[in-house]
Amino acid sequence: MKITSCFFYIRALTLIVCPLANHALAQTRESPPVVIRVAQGLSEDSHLGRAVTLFAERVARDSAGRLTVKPIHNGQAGTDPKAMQDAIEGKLEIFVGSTTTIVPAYKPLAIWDTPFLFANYAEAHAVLDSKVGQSLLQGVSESGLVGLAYWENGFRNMTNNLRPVTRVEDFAGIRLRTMPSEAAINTFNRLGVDAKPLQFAEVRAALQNGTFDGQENPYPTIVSAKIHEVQKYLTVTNHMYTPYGVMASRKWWLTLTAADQKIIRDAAWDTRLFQREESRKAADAALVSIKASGVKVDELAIGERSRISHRLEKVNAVVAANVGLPLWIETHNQIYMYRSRAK
Ligand code: KDG
Repeated sequence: MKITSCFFYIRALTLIVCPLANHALAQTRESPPVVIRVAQGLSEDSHLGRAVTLFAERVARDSAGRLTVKPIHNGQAGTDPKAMQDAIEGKLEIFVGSTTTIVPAYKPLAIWDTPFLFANYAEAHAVLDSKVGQSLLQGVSESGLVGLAYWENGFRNMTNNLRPVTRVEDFAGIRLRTMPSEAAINTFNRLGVDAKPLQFAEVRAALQNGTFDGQENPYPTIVSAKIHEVQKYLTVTNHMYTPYGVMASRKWWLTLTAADQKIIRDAAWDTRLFQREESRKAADAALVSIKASGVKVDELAIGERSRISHRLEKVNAVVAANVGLPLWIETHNQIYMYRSRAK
C-alpha cells in the first residue's frame, strides 16, 4: 500500500514540477540574446574589474550563453554621475559606482557617508546585507535604477603633499579633494580642511598640478589611479566606509523576463562575497605598494580619533536630517545588534 501511495505522490509531483521547469527552461530558451554593458571606474585588473569578470562568467553560465556581459573598465563609460544618468535614461544597462555618487538620485543612500559609521569590514558587510541595507537597495527603484547588490570600495584614508597628519591640528589648511558628498565635505571642513569635490578621473592630475594638496580614498582605489605616485604623506584615518552600488537601469530591467532578472540579480548578489574578499586582499597589497613607493604612512596619534569624532557631531546631525531619523535609528540599531553579537 505504502509503495503505491509513494508512486502516486511522485507522479503528482512530476505533473506539477515538470511543466513549471519546462516553462522556465522554455522562457530562458525562447528569450532573445541580451548584451549587458557593465561600467566601472577602476582598472580591469582591480578587485572591481575582476568581480565584473566573474559576474560575466556567472551570467553566461546560468543563461546558457544567451546573456552576454560586456565590461567597460577604467571609467570609459564616463564619470560615475554620467554612467548613472545614462542608466536612468536607459542608455547603459548596469554600472558599479560608489553609493555616494548615487545620493543625488536617491538621498537615503547618504547614510553610508556617515563618518566613522563602521568599525570594521565584517560589521559593514553585516549591516549592508541586513534588512536596512536591503531596504535601501529596493528603495533605489524610485530613482530609475534597480539596486542589485553592495560591493566594496572600502575604508577611506587621506593622502596629502603638505605634511604628515597625526593630530587634529595637522589637518588645518589642507586643500583636499573629496567625492561630491555633503558629509565628506562637512567632515573635513569641521577639521579645518578646505574640502572641495572633483570627479574621480580628474583627481590625479589635480594633485600633480597643485590644484589640490590631497585626497581621500581606499588604498586599492589610490593605487588603481596611481594617486600614490603624486602624494608624499598618507594618514590611516579609516574615516568612512564606501560601498559600491551594483545598479541596473530600471528602464532596461523592465524589458527582461523574470527568469533573466533572477539570473542577473543572483549573480550580482553572489559575486559580492568574491569582490569583498578581493577588495580586502587588494587593500593589504595596495598599502604595501604605497609604502614601497616612498609615501610616508602615519597613524593618528592616540586619542586623536575620539577628538575628531567629537568635532563631527554636527556632521552626523545633518546626515540624520537628510536621510530621515527612522533610517538613522534603524541603521545604528543594526550596528548595535551586530556589535552585541560579535562580543
Ligand atoms: O569610478 C571610480 C569610483 O567609483 C570610485 O573610486 C569613487 O571613491 C571614489 C572617489 O573618490 O571618487
